[in-house]
Parts: sequence; C-alpha cells; structure tokens
Amino acid sequence: MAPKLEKWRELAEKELKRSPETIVWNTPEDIKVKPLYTAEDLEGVSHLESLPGMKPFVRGPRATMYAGRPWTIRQYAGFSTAEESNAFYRKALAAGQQGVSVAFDLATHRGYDSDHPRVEGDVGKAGVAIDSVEDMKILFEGIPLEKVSVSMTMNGAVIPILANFIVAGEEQGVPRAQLSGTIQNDILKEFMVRNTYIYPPEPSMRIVADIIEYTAREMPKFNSISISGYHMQEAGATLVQELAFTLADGREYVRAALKKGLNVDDFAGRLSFFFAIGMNFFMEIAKLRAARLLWARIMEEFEPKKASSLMLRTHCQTSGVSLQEQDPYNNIVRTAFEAMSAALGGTQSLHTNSFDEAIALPTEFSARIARNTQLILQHETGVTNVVDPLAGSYYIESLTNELAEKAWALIEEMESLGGMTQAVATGLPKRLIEEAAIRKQASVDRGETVIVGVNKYRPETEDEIEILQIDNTAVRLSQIARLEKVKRQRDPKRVEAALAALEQVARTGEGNILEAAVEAARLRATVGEISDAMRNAFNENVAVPVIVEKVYGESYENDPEYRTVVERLQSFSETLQEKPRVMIAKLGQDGHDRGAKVIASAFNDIGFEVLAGPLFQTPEEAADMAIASKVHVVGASSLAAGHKTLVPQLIQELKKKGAENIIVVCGGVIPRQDYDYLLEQGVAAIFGPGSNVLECARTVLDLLEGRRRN
Ligand code: DCA
Repeated sequence: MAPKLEKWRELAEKELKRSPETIVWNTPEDIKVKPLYTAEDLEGVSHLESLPGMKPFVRGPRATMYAGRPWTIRQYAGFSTAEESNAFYRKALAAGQQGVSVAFDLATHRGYDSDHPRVEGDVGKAGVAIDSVEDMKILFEGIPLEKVSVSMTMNGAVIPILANFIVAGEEQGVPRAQLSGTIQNDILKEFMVRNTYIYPPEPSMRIVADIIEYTAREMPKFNSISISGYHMQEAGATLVQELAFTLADGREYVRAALKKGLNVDDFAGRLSFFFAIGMNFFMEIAKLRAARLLWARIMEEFEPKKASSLMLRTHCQTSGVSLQEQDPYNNIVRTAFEAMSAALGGTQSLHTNSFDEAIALPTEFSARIARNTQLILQHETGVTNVVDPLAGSYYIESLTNELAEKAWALIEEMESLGGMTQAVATGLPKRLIEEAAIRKQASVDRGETVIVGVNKYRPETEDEIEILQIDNTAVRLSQIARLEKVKRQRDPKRVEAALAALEQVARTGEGNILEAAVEAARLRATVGEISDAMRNAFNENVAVPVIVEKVYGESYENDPEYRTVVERLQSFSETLQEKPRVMIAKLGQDGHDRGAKVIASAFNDIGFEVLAGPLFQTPEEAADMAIASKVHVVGASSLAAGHKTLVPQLIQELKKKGAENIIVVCGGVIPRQDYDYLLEQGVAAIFGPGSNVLECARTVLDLLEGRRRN
C-alpha cells in the first residue's frame, strides 16, 4: 500500500521540530513553494497529457526537440566598430557558435548618426556603431547570410537597421527572401523598461505592424519580432510579470498586424519570443513551459488554421542582473545553472553571459568560457537526448500550472485596461515592475536574499579581472570619417527624394514604411537621416520619470539600522533647514534605469528630496537642471559604459557655471579600473554593482556633512 501523506507530515515535524508549513518559501511571485510535492498537487491540472510538437506545445514546439536538433548557440555581441565585430563573429562561428546576434551601440539604437552631438559619449559603447549600409556590409563580410541566421536587437531605429540589413544582404548576393534571422522590433517593452524608443507609442506600433507585413510578404525565413520579457526581468520583474506582460504584448502585436488586414496564418509562425533565465532554477523551467501553454491559448482566439501559428518559439539569455562584480568567477557557475535551466525548459536558442559582463563587454577569454558552457551542455551532459525530461515531475508540473494561472490573471487585468498599449500608457505595468525591483533590492540589502560573495561569504581580497576597454573617441572619429565618405559618394538629390517619400509614407499611413526605407538605405541615406525623416512625421516620445514611494521604506519597517539613517538625515535636515536635495541623472542614450529608479525611490523614502532627471540628458542639460533646482548632490547612474566621458563633462559644466559646490557621485556598471580616473576628475563617491543602498545613503550623508563643515 502506498505510504500516506499524513505519515510524511509526522516524520517531517519530527525532523524539523516544527510544522513543515514553517519552511514554505514564498517567492517574489507569491508562489508558496512547499518542501514536498506529490500526485495530489496535480489533481485537475489539464496539460499533463500533452505531447511535444503538438498543441498546446507545453512540452516543446518540435516533436523531437534537441534529440533532432539542439538549440542554437547564439551569443549576443557587438564591439565598437563593424570591423572589430565582424572579426569577433567570424572567430566565434569557427569555434562552434551557430548563429549571430548583433548588439548595437546606443547612438544607433536611438537613431543618431555617430557625428550627432548628443551621442558623444555613446558611440561604439555597449555595441557596434552602424551609420549606413557601408557599415552593415563590413559587419557581415565573409559571413554567408543565406546560411547563418542573424538576430538584431533593435527596437528604436528598427526601420533603418532592418533596411540596411536587407540592402547589405542584397549587395552580398543574397536576396531578402533567403535571409534568415530575427529582428527584436518589440517596442512595448521599451516603454515599460528598456527605454530605447524614439517615437510615441502609436506610430511605434504602426512601425511594428509594417515590419510584420513586409517580412510576411518578402522574407519568409525571417522572424519579424522577438517579443521580449528579458529586459523586464532585468529591470526587476517577477517571473509572473515577465510572463504576463510579454504574452500580453504579443497579443497586442497580433492585433496590430490583423488591423493591417493580414491573415493570421501568414505571420503568426514567424513571431518569436525572448525570455531571461535567472537563478530560480525550477521556476525558470516551468516559466518556459507555461509560456508555450498560454501562448497557444491566446492564439486560439484568432482562429488560425495552421498549428504552427499557436507555437511559441523562444530565445533565452542567462540573467545579466544575476551577475556580480564581487568574486566574479562565481558568475561562470551562475550562468551554467541558468543555461541548464533554459535547456530543460526547451529554449530554441540561447545566449550565455560572460562572467565579466556585470562590469564590461566580454573579453575573448570570457566569451570563450561562455560559449563553451553551452557546448559542454550540448555535447557532454546528455541533456539533449530526451524531450522535456522533467515532464511529469510533481513540482515542475505544479509550478507550470501555478505560473500559468497567475500570469493569466495578470494578462486578463491588462486586457481589462483595454490591452497592452493602453495599459502601458497608464504606466501600471512599469510601476508594478519597479515596485518588484525595489522589493528585491531591499531583500538583498537586508540579507534575506543571499548572493554568494556579495552580501554573504565575501572573500577577504578581491581579484581584479582584466576587462575590455573601448576607446570611444577613436571609434567616433573613424565612424565620422566613413560617414563623410558615404555622403560624398552618394547622389544627394536622389537621397533627398527617397527621404521625402519615406516621410510621406510615415505621415499619411499609406504604404509600407520599411519598403520606403529600403529604397532610402540603398541610396545610402544614413540611420540618422532615415530616423529624422520619421521624427518629422511622428515626433519623439518624451517620458516623465515617476518615483515610486514607500515600497523600499516598508520593506525596512522597524529595522533599527534603517531608522538610524532616517534619524541622522532628519537631524541634518534640521541643521540645513531643508531636506538635502539629490538629483538622479541619466546621461547620454543609456535607457537602463532600474538602478536609478531604485535609488531614487529608496532615497526618497529615507528622507532626501529626490529629483529624477529625464532620460537621455546631455551633461550640460543635467548641470543646468541641477543648478536650477538647487540640488546639493547629483547622482549619475551609468549602465552603458559612457561614464568616463559623460560624468567628467558634467563636473566641468557645473564648474563652468559656478556650481562646483554640488557634489557629484556616480553609480551603476562602473569597473574598478575606472575609479581612480573618475575620482581624479572630481567624483566624490562611486557605487558599483552590488552596492547596498543604505550604505550609499550613509556615504552621501557623510559627504554632505563634510561639505557643510568645510
Ligand atoms: N528537427 C528538425 N528541425 C528542427 C528541429 C528538430 N528537432 N528543431 C528546429 N528545427 C528547425 C526549425 O524548424 C528551423 O527551421 P525553419 O526556420 O525553417 O522553421 C531551424 O531548424 C532553426 O531552428 P529554430 O528552433 O527556429 O532556431 P533558430 O533559427 O535559432 O531561431 C528563434 C530561434 C527564437 C525562433 C529566433 O527568433 C531567434 O534566433 N531569436 C534570437 C533572438 C536574439 O538573439 N536576441 C538577442 C538578445
């Protein structure tokens, strides 16, 4: 006779000397993970009998999955110039990588040519600078585009970049119908988290739909969109939020394409997804399974005829935020577990992070380890031999079901707001993610969430690792030289006419924007010019930053350490006869604002008066705002490697305007190697990755008190 669950409870109580309910783990998703799962947990779960390759695809989109063909090893990379990135891709492909994934610099993302004054600190940082077809051709020289699939992470300047890619293919002798790959083209999540948008939501949705239309017609092997939850998790979203908002975004894109008059079966099979894989090992596996289940449910609404229209295919990337600056070799281990989780969840394509990515772009050495992590998984562990090997696990199936239910409830909530475009416009999803991020930060700061080598088991001495430095000025000058050459050699009249035609298509809503942009790109109109033609028609999106209140403070309720800082600040404010004012500035084209938002909210709760500067400020604009608002401190947050150019410029601007008394601190992804330089330039304190926010507040108070005494 099978043993009884009551008997287990008795044994468990004896072992624990308390009830097993006391060791239930309440996850950030509000899922109560119990110490034991049994068949009882699966009663009423309806997806258990499904098979891979068949709807609802919970067990995988293909019948044989990795047993038939392993996932694509697709490392995301892009360095400074097209030449350097091309050399890197070719080496990586020779060493076992199977697909290319391009990281563009932030100037390109935001539709600026490299010679634009706003992007001085951004050119060639965090990705490759692309100004025209000439750069794109160099990027793919010697890479056969009819064979190697290319993914491009591009959302803002998606039209000029895809147009340039199409023309580069053409000029390499590969017609567009043969190009395979994926363009990210997911603008809704940009408004929620990543912020590399250019135009307001409505025309941005038109761009998405035009790309779906064009690729469905002209590029049958090309995935028109990569609907991305990755950046949501990076920004602090729970897995339920990541799942729900991503799928709800997907639903919205399908609606936008249908509104253009497309037939669902003509494009649905080429929609693709992109998820993050963090450290919650089993839940990440369940998340991918739940994602497929729910997507099939959503797509049923549109009554497709083809089963492939219901199928969710996804790329995954191991989590960037789970990487730490402290004790950095631990990151190799983290990434390996996350990669295993992605494989067990059934991803179609995977990027594994390099261990130094918490602080800089990967070196050749770290990139090799990252790639080999996947090769070892595919060739040495045996995980590829069996489809969905964890199916039937009480825990995994129960988690799959619970995640699906919770995510569905949130999807329906978005639906009740009128769909995701409307929901994004209300700011609700963004706020929910920011609240989750603040809770997570407080939990790490308080040591409730353990990060090995950061808030526990910290080594006494820290190894300094070699990092890749990009000479941003040299990249900029070489880009500018090539831009000038392109402009000299083209026919200006024809370029002008093509840009005017593009603007007309954008303005009137008649015709396809991508089609018009391909013509302009062929004539060597630049990324900036094509983007400007659309700016003329659509205007730019302007976002007003909002500070989430009370969430950080509430996580610290009754905490004596927290109270001490709050009281110290109160008494300082009394001496000052006002609250000290801190401006959190985001300089350059870096839209990653999780850190800035968390600091702004926490400092606000602690009792500072916080001013959140808008995104994309130039150093001069930030200095003017700081002076006009009479702030005492500017905290510059940098996550995209622009700090060495932009922060010293900010200090110079303040000095020039007689405001050298304003203290400048900076935080974010700043390598230790850059500390001395920044301190010499006048930065008063630097808060690198893994900084405890309460600690930061204490340091800022020290600085303020010190300044007042002197
Ligand atoms: N048996 C036979 N054929 C298979 C099997 C199998 N077990 N598994 C896959 N295939 C086929 C697929 O059908 C596909 O061919 P098709 O395009 O003609 O349908 C081909 O092999 C490639 O497999 P797929 O699973 O589609 O993998 P990828 O081409 O790498 O595409 C996908 C993955 C997620 C759809 C894509 O959008 C992508 O690469 N995204 C990456 C996004 C990215 O890099 N973002 C950067 C952050």
